[in-house]
Amino acid sequence: MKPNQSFTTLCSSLPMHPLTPPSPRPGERAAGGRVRGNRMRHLGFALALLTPLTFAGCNSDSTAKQQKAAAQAASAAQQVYVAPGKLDEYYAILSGGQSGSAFVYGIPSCRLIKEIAIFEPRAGVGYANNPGSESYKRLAATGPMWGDTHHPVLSQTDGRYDGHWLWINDKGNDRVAKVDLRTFETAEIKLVPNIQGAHGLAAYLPSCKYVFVNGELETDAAGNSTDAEKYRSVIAFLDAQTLETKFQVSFVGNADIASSGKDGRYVFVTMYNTENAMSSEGMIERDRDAVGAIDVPLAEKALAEGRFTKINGVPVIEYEKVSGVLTLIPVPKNPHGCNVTPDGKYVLASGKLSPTVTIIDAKTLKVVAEPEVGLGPLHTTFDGRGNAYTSLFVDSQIVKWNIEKAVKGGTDYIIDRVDVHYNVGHTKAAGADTSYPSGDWLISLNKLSKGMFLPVGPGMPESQELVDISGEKMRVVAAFPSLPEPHDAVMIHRKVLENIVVQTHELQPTAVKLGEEKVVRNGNKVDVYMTCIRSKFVPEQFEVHEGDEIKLHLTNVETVRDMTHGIAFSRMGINLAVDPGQTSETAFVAGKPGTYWYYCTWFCSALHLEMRGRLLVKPQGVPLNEYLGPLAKEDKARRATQKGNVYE
Ligand code: K7E
Ligand code: CUA
Ligand code: CA
Repeated sequence: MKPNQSFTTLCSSLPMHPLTPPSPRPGERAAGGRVRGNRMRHLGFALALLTPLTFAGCNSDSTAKQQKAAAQAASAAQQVYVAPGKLDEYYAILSGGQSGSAFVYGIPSCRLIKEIAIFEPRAGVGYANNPGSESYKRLAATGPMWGDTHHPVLSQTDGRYDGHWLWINDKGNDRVAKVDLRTFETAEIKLVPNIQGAHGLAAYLPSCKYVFVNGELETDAAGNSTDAEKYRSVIAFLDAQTLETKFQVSFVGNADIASSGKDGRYVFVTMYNTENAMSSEGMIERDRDAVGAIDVPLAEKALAEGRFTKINGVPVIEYEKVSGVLTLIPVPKNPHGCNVTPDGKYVLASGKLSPTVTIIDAKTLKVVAEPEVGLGPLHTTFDGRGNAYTSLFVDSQIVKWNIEKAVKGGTDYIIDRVDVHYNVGHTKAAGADTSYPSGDWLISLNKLSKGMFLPVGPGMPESQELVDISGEKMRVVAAFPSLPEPHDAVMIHRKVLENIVVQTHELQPTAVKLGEEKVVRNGNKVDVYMTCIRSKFVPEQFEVHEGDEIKLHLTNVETVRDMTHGIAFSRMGINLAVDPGQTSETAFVAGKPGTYWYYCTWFCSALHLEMRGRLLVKPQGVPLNEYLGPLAKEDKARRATQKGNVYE
């Protein structure tokens, strides 16, 4: 197929495909896709109904088919059934897209276990929702309070996931975050300078000393010009721990998706706008775009030799000035996914507008094959047995094919195709980014869920499907909805995290200890050091003046996993959650004089509702009571004299 022909075909099918009525139901093909088997099955079934006697053979045939389908459904159900109280085998961490977060699912049950709050406030877990909190300050310091997460990346040691870190990008605001897998909580967020549309993210292998991210949207590096002539894109190398940008490589054009070679030499990016065009028509003008290979040791050498320009405090290596730092490998126009095979031998660029995947030798940087796989190839993943699985957006399929057979140029490389529902973006097999994929499960991250779930208005959740890839033939065994909108996923075996995920937080130096609670006043600044444990806040009351600046340090002194407490201050806009051992901080200004209860927001014990206290705000000039001790005696005394209590 000539590039232009394939493009015309695809252009007409891309926008039409998802919209063409009628919406198919699960098991049927999306309109515009190829119908396999279903029509025949329906025809046979209809005939059987009309003429039961004459076509008795057909009838029993259809019954047999129904029985077979029922048996298949039952065995699929069994495969994903995880009994109550039993644990899943894998964690699947899905990027949350414009949810700004990441979702943790158990596989194979497809049960949602946690949402990791990253680039967006989550009041429920007290994340970045109070301007005085550390999480708020860290997020706000790098940009807006929302994000668009695309690519979750797990840290590796010796070619295997080590369970220490998850990195993820925010395409919307050019940030990268690090999640600590001991707690599944965000540990760091940094803004990447000189970049717009921070999209492709990967860890530099095998050392993982950098994570690197590429800008998809072209700007001038300094970010203050409107002149397209000056536009460049950069690939930024960040210290994997601090997320500080160590250096960047800049070039004209763009980069889309990133992937690392396995031997510490090259990292790769797909580039769909080598035209450096500003219109979508212009971005598809050239017949070929490129995969860029960055020679990292060479870039490091140039850095050491001072061959760079400093822009916004970051050393930027211009590719023209360091020969060999960026090699462009021509591939069919507008490629998308970029994936390195587990053995590190090849880089695969998925064609998107071309029905091919380009196989590039990761050492020589030569194209060795360009097998046709189907319409709209976006991303490719691996089973560790030499097979690749490519998502086909337009065909709504995952295609399984053999890499070496394709390299040899034969026509027998396609092994299997399976329909997914619908319009798959990323696909990812367990452990696929490592040198040792496990080859059992694959997730298909589908963009459209039409007809898959109960209708909830014009907007629907995304649809993910779990595919058993342990055999020769693939088998879709489950579908589950997820909130908008996962782009990519990683799957890590629970054994890796078994001894890593902690039961309780380590007490920080700032932790408030039981018995050491106090209120420290300094002018109009009031520091409140508070503890909580079932089922009490200490202090249970404290007094301030109107307009005082309150800083709350709250430690959950529980030592039992899962015993989370929260604190909400009525009408003060404050809600924090504190997990066992954790210290959360927030700051706010005391409003009008009066009584403001604070109460526990996580149902923690039979005395959860009683777990509350009072912030007493007094007018300026009125003396404050320093009393912090037990209030039970006062309560008793009040009861003895209280009038109007209906129960007395
Ligand atoms: Cu293909 Cu952002 Cu990875 Cu979406 S990108 S699908
Ligand atoms: Cu503590 Cu509810
Ligand atoms: Ca292009």
